[in-house]
Amino acid sequence: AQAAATPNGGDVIANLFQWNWNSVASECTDVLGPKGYGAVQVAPPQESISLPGHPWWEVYQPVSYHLNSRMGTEAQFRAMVAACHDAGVKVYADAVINHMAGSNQSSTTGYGGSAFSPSAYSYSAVPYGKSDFHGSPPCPNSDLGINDWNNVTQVQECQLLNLEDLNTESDYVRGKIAGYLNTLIGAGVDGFRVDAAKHIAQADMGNIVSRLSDTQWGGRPYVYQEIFPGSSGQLAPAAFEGNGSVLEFTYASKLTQQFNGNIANLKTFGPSWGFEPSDKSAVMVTNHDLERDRTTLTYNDGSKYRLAHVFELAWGYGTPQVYAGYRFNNKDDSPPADGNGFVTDVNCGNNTWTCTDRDQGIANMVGWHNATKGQAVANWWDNGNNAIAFSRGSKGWVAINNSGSAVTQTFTTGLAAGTYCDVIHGDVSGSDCTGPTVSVDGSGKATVTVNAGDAVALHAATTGTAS
Ligand code: LAG
Ligand code: CA
Repeated sequence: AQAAATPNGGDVIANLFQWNWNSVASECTDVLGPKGYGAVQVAPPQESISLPGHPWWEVYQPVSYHLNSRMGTEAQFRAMVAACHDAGVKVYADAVINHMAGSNQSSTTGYGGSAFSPSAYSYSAVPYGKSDFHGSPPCPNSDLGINDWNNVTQVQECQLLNLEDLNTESDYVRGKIAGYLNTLIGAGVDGFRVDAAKHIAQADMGNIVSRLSDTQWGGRPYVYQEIFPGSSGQLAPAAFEGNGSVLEFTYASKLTQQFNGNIANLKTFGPSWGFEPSDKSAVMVTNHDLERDRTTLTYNDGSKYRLAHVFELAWGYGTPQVYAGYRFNNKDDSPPADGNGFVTDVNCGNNTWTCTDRDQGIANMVGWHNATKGQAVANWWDNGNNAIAFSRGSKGWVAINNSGSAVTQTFTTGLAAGTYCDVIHGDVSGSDCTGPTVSVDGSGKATVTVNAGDAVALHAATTGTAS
């Protein structure tokens, strides 16, 4: 179905890591749309390899561009995109276009039944054959591995993790990749998280982007590229801005450092910390790789994890993501799946999936983020010791206490006089608040207690006058 709804103007991305299509569809309808999320990032929708034990990372080994995958059928995918659009939510797909399956894999089973053979570099459903992949040359290493992560040719034309590296210099390969992405755009997809974008030459990516259609809701697809930092020059995140935005890994690691240290430092959080410009940054608290490497806060970090999302949504830097995956013991653990590896429906109530996007405070901060759009940070306060507060102009105010004891303070909120709903602990319903309220007086001051490891956030006045 063609999308009828118009976008709600939100920009926050819910990264629903490996949720199946039916579950993404319900989440758009029941949670993401109502809470004001602007988009959902979904798993790679192309057919992938199927391996014994079904590790989660199967989906990063494409075997065709058919849309039957671990997350559901093509029909379910298309229905999911339509449902999200009906809820006013855009859909960004994880685009695995640097490579196909691993040359070190022997499985010839895919989720949609397409024939392929990693050992022969053969993917007949595309079709790709041996000449559609980088060999040696251009990769200077005979084992086709990357030895020097600062060498442009090796990083972009050798094999990442033994994954068969597509010859993206060729017109044919560029056409096949663009054709796949345009099929997704035709289904209603609004943008792409480009997997392993650092490993695709900028000229190749630029050519592919130039071939993309406009989206159903109008305008160019939103492209945000996975560029792991650490290399310089042509391999640094900034070198990829010509083709779109970049995922801000430096933001994620620095944010974690402050929440594990002293968040009073966040007063200057921005480009001076080494981030890409706000309009090129897709910022995040964590993602599936980072939570597995334990280099950022994760769902195991309780209030710090929650408060980091509150800060990210309040600060107004970049395009924020809220990450919602599943709990795991072993790094390779798959989400819950049936015997054939197809991911089963998400259950937010059985301690398996984290469902961070539904957390009352985080979900309501999406509305706070939308209500304060375009407003500058003002009224900064900190106690030098892990408690901060600030407003966004006169539209919203937040206090975050990352310390171990409650803080009571009379704050300058920047808000007009009135009674406000604390959206961290309550939902606004008409002129009521289901949780605690805060009174702001005629000079914009409010006396508030922020509990240890907690936050208070105000943006919606439930009465127009001070009490
Ligand atoms: C990414 N971004 O650039 C993804 O965020 C990351 O999760 C992907 O790795 C990677 N790039 C390739 O798309 C994941 C797993 C890897 C896994 C890979 C392919 O983190 O562990 O590699 O997906 O499935 C696995 C094995 C490797 C093996 C490879 C090829 O772990 O040992 O060489 O498969 O068979
Ligand atoms: Ca490459």
